[in-house]
Amino acid sequence: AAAPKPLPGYAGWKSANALIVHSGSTLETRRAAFGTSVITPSGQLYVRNNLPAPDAAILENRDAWSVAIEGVKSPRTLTLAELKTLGLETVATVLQCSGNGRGFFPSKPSGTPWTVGAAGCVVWSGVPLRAVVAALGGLADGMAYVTGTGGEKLPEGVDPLSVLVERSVPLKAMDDAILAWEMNGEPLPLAHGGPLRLVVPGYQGVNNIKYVKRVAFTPAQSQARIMQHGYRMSPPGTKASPDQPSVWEMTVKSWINGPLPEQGPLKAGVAQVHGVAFGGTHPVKGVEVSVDGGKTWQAAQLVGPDLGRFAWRQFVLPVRLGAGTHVLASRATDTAGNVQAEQREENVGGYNNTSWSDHAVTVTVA
Ligand code: MSS
Repeated sequence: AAAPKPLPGYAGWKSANALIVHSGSTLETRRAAFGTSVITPSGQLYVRNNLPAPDAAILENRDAWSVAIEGVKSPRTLTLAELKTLGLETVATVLQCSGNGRGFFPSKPSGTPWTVGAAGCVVWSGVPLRAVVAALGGLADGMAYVTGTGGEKLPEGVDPLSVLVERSVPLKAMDDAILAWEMNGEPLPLAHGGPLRLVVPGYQGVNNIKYVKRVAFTPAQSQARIMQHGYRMSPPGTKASPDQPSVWEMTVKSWINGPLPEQGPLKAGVAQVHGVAFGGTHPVKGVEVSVDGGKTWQAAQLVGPDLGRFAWRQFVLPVRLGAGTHVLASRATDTAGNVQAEQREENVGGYNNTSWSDHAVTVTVA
């Protein structure tokens, strides 16, 4: 086998043992590294960059970082120091790449073949976006989207709109969005969007704009390629187009993080089947576990602190496993009554895989 790829420089501080290095811009958390204590440590959190990460020099004077706020009555460019005077909120969210689970699509869509590890549950601190809007006189008339723009330097000689990381989410997302400068109790690392990130709780990873340099309230969606043609739920055999649904809100999902086949053969007896479950913008109501590949289900118990509707919950079910092979699956339900589906929704990009069947694991008891 080829030697494992080293961590890229901007993420060199991360725990190499906990991560799969797909490329210099895609790092995945190992399934066995998730643990059971809710928060994903920053050193184990996945990374996905659509463009090369900016120079670490942008962290030298964090408070001087500035963000342009447009589409409000009194548009202004604010520094991070100024933002810090406008309000403070802390929120735990599941940060999950819309392509998490792509590796389970038999159609082998292009893009990173993530299985479960392009996700984590992290705590952000920052200023509520609505407080910033209020400070700038409220929204201008006719706005329908919140559009965030990444602060990367764009490659030269190409149409900026073809590479710019700029995403629009429906205006209602403003109610929960924050401009965050802290993650898991530390100043936001460059790898995760420091000095400042637009965090849109409950929305797929791509909408959480790192090194955000502009937040605009706009009447229409961004013209950037990543918005118009990227990240669309394109039915099989179609070309991505702006009339197909964009990857916005996440939907109910769970998976088992232990026991796992890579942890070696199990001894006969009781195993604590555990994993994570989340409902996107709805709280998780419950999780069921199956040890027979989905023929029968038993209610698992939610464990650990409830960090709010955007965080994931850990679940556990003690099960007695005899000698042989067992297919372990989990299926979550949210408070709106949505039940995690058995099958993935087929789509060209391999997005939003919430299939409980794809996420099942097979373990052997010796
Ligand atoms: N932002 C920016 N600025 N840039 C880039 O590239 N990416 C996306 C987000 N944001 C980007 C941004 C994606 S795509 C994702 S997932 C996320 O981010 C990730 O994060 P982290 O922190 O983990 O790295 Mo898929 O849907």
